[in-house]
Amino acid sequence: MASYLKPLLSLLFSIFFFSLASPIDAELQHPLDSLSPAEFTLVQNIVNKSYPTPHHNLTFQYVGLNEPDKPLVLAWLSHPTTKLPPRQALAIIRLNKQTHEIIIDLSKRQVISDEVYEGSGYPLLTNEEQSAAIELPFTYEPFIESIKSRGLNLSDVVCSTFTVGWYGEEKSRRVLKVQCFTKKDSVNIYVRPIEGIAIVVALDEMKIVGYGDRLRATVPKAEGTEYRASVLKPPFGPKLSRVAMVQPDGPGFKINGHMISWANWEFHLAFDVRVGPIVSLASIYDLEKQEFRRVMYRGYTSELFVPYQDPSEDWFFKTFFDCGEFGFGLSAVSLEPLTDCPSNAVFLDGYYAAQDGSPTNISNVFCIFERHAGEIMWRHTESGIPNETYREVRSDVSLVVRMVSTVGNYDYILDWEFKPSGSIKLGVGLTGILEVKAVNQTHTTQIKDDEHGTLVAENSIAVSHDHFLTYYFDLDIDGTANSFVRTGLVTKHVTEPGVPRKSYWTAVTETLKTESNARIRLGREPFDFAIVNPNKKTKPGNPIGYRLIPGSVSSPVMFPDDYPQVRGAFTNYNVWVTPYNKSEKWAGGKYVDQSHGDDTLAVWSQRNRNIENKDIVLWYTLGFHHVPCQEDYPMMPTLSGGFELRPLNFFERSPVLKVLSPPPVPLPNCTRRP
Ligand SMILES: *[C@@H]1O[C@H](CO)[C@@H](O)[C@H](O)[C@H]1NC(C)=O
Ligand SMILES: *[C@@H]1O[C@H](CO)[C@@H](O)[C@H](O)[C@H]1NC(C)=O
Ligand SMILES: *[C@@H]1O[C@H](CO)[C@@H](O)[C@H](O)[C@H]1NC(C)=O
Ligand SMILES: *[C@@H]1O[C@H](CO)[C@@H](O)[C@H](O)[C@H]1NC(C)=O
Ligand SMILES: *[C@@H]1O[C@H](CO)[C@@H](O)[C@H](O)[C@H]1NC(C)=O
Ligand SMILES: *[C@@H]1O[C@H](CO)[C@@H](O)[C@H](O)[C@H]1NC(C)=O
Ligand SMILES: *[C@@H]1O[C@H](CO)[C@@H](O)[C@H](O)[C@H]1NC(C)=O
Ligand SMILES: *[C@@H]1O[C@H](CO)[C@@H](O)[C@H](O)[C@H]1NC(C)=O
Ligand SMILES: [Cu+2]
Repeated sequence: MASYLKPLLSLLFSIFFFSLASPIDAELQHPLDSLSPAEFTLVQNIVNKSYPTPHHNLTFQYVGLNEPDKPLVLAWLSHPTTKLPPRQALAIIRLNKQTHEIIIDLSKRQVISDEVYEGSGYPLLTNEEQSAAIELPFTYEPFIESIKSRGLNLSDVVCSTFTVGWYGEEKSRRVLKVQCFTKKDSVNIYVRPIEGIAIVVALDEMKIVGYGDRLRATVPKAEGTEYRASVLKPPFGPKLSRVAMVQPDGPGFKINGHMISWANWEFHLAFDVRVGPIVSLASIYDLEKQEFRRVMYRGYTSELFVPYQDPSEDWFFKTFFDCGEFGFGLSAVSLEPLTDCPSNAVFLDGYYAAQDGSPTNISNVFCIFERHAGEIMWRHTESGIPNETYREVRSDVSLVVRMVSTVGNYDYILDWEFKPSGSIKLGVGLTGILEVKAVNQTHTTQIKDDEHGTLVAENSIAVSHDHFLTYYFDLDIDGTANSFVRTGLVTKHVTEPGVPRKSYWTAVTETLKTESNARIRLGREPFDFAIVNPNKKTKPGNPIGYRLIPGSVSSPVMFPDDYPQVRGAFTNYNVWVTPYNKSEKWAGGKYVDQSHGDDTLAVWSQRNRNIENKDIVLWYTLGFHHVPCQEDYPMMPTLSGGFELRPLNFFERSPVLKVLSPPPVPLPNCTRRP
């Protein structure tokens, strides 16, 4: 159990008695809790009061916790019965065509600061403004004409929003592009685009400011695009047998407010409209030291960059930043019990501010479950001792926190998996629908030019693209002062006479002292990377640490001076390390929509700060180059990737030596097969 969960309970108790007048405080448990529905309402009222009528066009683009400074949180953690640090919210609003950054003190119920942002880029889009934008074409005469002239019915048309990026303009107004699809005879709209129509919508005025009908291409046919079981026809298959996850004693984890404790782990889980799940204060219990030891202060998916690789007029701008433009949390969907998550899952809701500031519920936004997938935690059979045989096996169980974000056509399954061995595995699953360009060709032999993708069906080019997920990890390995080390394998010549070997390799570890040393492209040399606490050593003298075990290595292939890559320059390296700075949270910058790339991780890293024995942040990019194939169509089977943070001399010995396998569950009618 968490060492400070008990004090937390008494804290709750005291808050309950001291602040009956303030229902908000009564719900508070932890300084890093996401804003509660009551707090969103409070932000809405305070901001609204600051801008009384007639400013009816005030819109909330982002509202979230303005987390207390780290020293305050750490001080509170060591005395959790004391008062919480002041609760603050950050609200980014649009008002009179300007972006305001407002900090609100929720306890004092007042605005602390209100600054107009003058730099490049715009805040997150709201769902409401996107919904309004896609309605506009339906009353716009030229569009109605374009649809008619293609022999299509307006009632079969649905439209979608696309961010426009930045291509060197000095200044640009806040716009979106809208492109449309047909829903006639199939709900799989994304594979049936009405190609060649470009609509530009100015968001502040909410009107169409640009229109072009440039080319015609056959709309791909509906046949073979459906994915709903209810309309698909037999034969169905392959057939899957019944299977269940049984936990007769209930879940093995506890959720106390936003704190989750399970096996030897405890951590805080929050929901943010921009990045989705935020895991904070992950600590692991050390059986030998009899205490919880901190591994991570805060971790989340900082940005997701998806540049498409078709430079033609209707496609070149499609270089999306899903966290900073569309909101990974805003795009999160309610998880479905039994299919999105196994039967033993527990669900949590998430809240965000709608465009008018009112709290909005995404029910079941997270699921938490124990995974018992038949894996082996560790094992050994000892038959080397004459006439004696020993076998020890431990089956593995882990704890998974899952969120699914559906950003338009694509679905991302984000998993945080905690293992008793101390590993944290970050998983991502890519599924959903490919973005397709309609073409006249029906066979690859008709394709003369570079068509920038794969002909996955008649008239359907699935356009090539990348997915780069950049994670933020403020690791605090047993304290905040950490270093970043690289272990290289060096080949040595054997020169001693009489030794038959010519070579061997040896591991050489080096501390990387500055930000420029810590910009890493993986896969070029046999290097291992870790964050260590140089001030704490194990009994044999090794610095304690955590290793990064990367996933499949992908780096950008576009020119670094290409505009999308300037904005996505945080993917130029797979790994970066920066000194902790509370305001450096989002790898693509605070204002990503139409950004100029002047506030990215790549720019911050230019300061080349010292990172040795400091509070540091590890940034890691997991990339996928996606040249689509026919199996990805009409619905892509999940493509999984991931990576691992794994203890490195963090414990004196295996932390799961004394773990016992979970007791077996007797299943009725389940016969054991030989
Ligand atoms: C904001 O305040 C105005 C009065 O100034 C009121 O008419 C309006 O309903 C309020 N809106 C919200 C969302 O609170
Ligand atoms: C508010 O938005 C409407 C369109 O939604 C626009 O016509 C009007 O000019 C805007 N008013 C202000 C004060 O910006
Ligand atoms: C358009 O809709 C009308 C009325 O529903 C229908 O008769 C007609 O066949 C449709 N045309 C096309 C091209 O779908
Ligand atoms: C596709 O075919 C149509 C009808 O034959 C033609 O009007 C159009 O120009 C063609 N589009 C392209 C891009 O070649
Ligand atoms: C959010 O939705 C869930 C499920 O519908 C419900 O149980 C919960 O009370 C809702 N929360 C709020 C604050 O409305
Ligand atoms: C192993 O067992 C066999 C047969 O029981 C016996 O002959 C032999 O001496 C034993 N070996 C050892 C090393 O105990
Ligand atoms: C923190 O980061 C911001 C944004 O990069 C920068 O303006 C500020 O100077 C940094 N603070 C320190 C102490 O480095
Ligand atoms: C188990 O078997 C019994 C008798 O064969 C049967 O009545 C019962 O329905 C079975 N239970 C399950 C869960 O399959
Ligand atoms: Cu893809």
